[in-house]
Amino acid sequence: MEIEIKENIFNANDQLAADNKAKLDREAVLALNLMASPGAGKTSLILQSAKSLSDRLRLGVIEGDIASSIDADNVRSHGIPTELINTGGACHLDANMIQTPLAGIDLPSIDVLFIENVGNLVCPAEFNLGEHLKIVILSAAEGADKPYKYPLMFKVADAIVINKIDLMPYIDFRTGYFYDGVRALNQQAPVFELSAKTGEGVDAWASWLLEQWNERFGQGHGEPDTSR
Ligand SMILES: Nc1nc2c(ncn2[C@@H]2O[C@H](COP(=O)(O)OP(=O)(O)OP(=O)(O)O)[C@@H](O)[C@H]2O)c(=O)[nH]1
Ligand SMILES: [Mg+2]
Repeated sequence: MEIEIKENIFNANDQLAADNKAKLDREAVLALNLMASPGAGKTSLILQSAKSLSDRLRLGVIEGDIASSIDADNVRSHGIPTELINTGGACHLDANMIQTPLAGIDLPSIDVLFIENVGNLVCPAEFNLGEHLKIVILSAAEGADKPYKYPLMFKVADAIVINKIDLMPYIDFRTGYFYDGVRALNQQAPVFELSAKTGEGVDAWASWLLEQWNERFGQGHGEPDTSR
């Protein structure tokens, strides 16, 4: 019985997610679902990505938080179009929740939509939002054992970011152990090692995003059509 109810919930969510994705595709907007523990650096990565991509891709953001507009206010203060969704307690976003904020973003005026999910390494992995790419961010200080303890998140990831590499000299992050855990679950996802504080490694990540946009929506010119 419980299995049946869960299946129905996931099916209904997937239908709405497909609607969201169709809307994004029509406007050639690449959507990323950023998932990570609280404080891993989701908002910081959005801001660093905006800096690195400023003359190449136009960004928009949906900020998902249980409560407060702290992140949304912060991102907006950098001139990035931002919509906020407070879940009021739910530990993840779902496809239905993002419909209103999605309608609030002027999609024709952006190329990439970052959706910052609620800080949580478990529940967000189970719900599609209509994103093109699921991105998992792990801050190095959380420890290299996370793929072993939270496998679903690393299994569904289209790309994995190890953030806060500036802290490596002060912690005992076991890099080989981390990669072994990731590759046992997911052979495809590229892993980006970076610091959203210093900016080290962010350009490689940003170039990959540009490639992802071009693969889906580019016209062979290597740059988004900014006349849209
Ligand atoms: N040293 C260091 N600190 C970082 C880095 N990235 C983020 N931080 C710091 O980590 C803290 C949390 O960063 P946020 O970007 O707010 O993290 P978040 O994942 O958005 O957090 P929630 O939205 O609360 O889940 C802040 O104090 C950041 O300045 C990094 O690469 N290195
Ligand atoms: Mg945040």
